[in-house]
Amino acid sequence: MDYSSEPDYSPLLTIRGTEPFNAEAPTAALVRFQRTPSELVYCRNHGPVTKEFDEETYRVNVSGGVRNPLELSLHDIRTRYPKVEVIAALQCAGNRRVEMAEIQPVKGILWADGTIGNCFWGGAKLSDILQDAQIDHTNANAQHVCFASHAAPCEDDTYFGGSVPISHIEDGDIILAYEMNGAALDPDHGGPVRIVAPGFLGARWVKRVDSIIISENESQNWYQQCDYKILPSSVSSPEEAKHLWKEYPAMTQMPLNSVIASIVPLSTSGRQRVHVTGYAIRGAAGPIVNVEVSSDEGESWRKADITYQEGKWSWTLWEIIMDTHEAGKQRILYSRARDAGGNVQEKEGRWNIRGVAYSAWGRRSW
Ligand SMILES: Nc1nc2c(c(=O)[nH]1)N[C@H]1C(S)=C(S)[C@@H](COP(=O)(O)O)O[C@H]1N2
Ligand SMILES: [Mo]
Repeated sequence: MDYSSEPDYSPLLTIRGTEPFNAEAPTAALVRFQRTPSELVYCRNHGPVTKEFDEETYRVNVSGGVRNPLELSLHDIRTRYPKVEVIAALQCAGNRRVEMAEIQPVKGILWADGTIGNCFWGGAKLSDILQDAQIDHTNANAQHVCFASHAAPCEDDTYFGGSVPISHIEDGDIILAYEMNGAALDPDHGGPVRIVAPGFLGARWVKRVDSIIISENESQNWYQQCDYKILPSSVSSPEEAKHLWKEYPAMTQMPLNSVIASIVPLSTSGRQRVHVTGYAIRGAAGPIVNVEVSSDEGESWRKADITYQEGKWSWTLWEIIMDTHEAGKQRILYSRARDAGGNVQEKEGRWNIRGVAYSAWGRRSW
């Protein structure tokens, strides 16, 4: 693979791999901003980043189960459809993998909790594009929307791809984005155009997308078929996993989650206190309604203040000030989030070989 085109990575990121380039932000820095500055947005690549593209000849093809196949230029994408903007948190399914690896080793990059970014995305609504392409809704075979990028081969496949069930298109929140945080989408984050699929794991947010196919099947790409799945805990070797991938469903939405990003001692007015900050993120069942913090391993909880939440798909920021005696002798704090569907984060995370979707209580010592 050609890794000659190195990313212009931000010095603020912690590098987890160079070929392909993978880096995440320090979480304490992340939560200082409601909307994540672009320099703090993690980079997750399964292959080389292709920097070059030709503004004139770049095309996104829309085909498969449609009556009017499209071959969209960048100009078409920007002008034919109204521009929509959405605030949505992008998160890798492997976020917090390093914590799952404490239970038992896992296969994958040992990400801490910084593979998340809450950005402002601008682009064309996928539903507008698909309306233009005239999906044949009477056709029972129109089940999945498959996205692909053929710019470069990946570690495990000749291209990168992923799909979402077609039922998620109508809500209108999936976009073909050409802007991130108000600027043209950088190639490191999938420029000139990427999929923004709010609520879905990052792997479906296909970067540098060049093909959109309506199909009766999910994407046949490795990263849809043989990765980004939650295998049962009993599958403990890559050898066993190899034969089982196809039997388990592909991940769609990310789980309800929260983490503690920082615990900073304060000593104002003679009292010893700590300032605790963190983020939470909704699951499929509804928005976050509260986040609680415990210093006694969950015997008692105190409600944190929610300081930020915007629209349906942003992350949630929270904070709480605790007296040091409250923050416990053991100096370990836990966080748990609750959503409008009545779900609460569980104490333990279920181990799986790829270390995806770890969502146990947040935990940090100080
Ligand atoms: N073309 C392409 N798209 C991709 C990937 C990739 O390797 N190639 N990685 C996916 C994964 S696993 C994640 S988590 C997000 C990361 O997006 P970012 O690098 O902008 O943070 O992009 C997704 N889209
Ligand atoms: Mo990812």
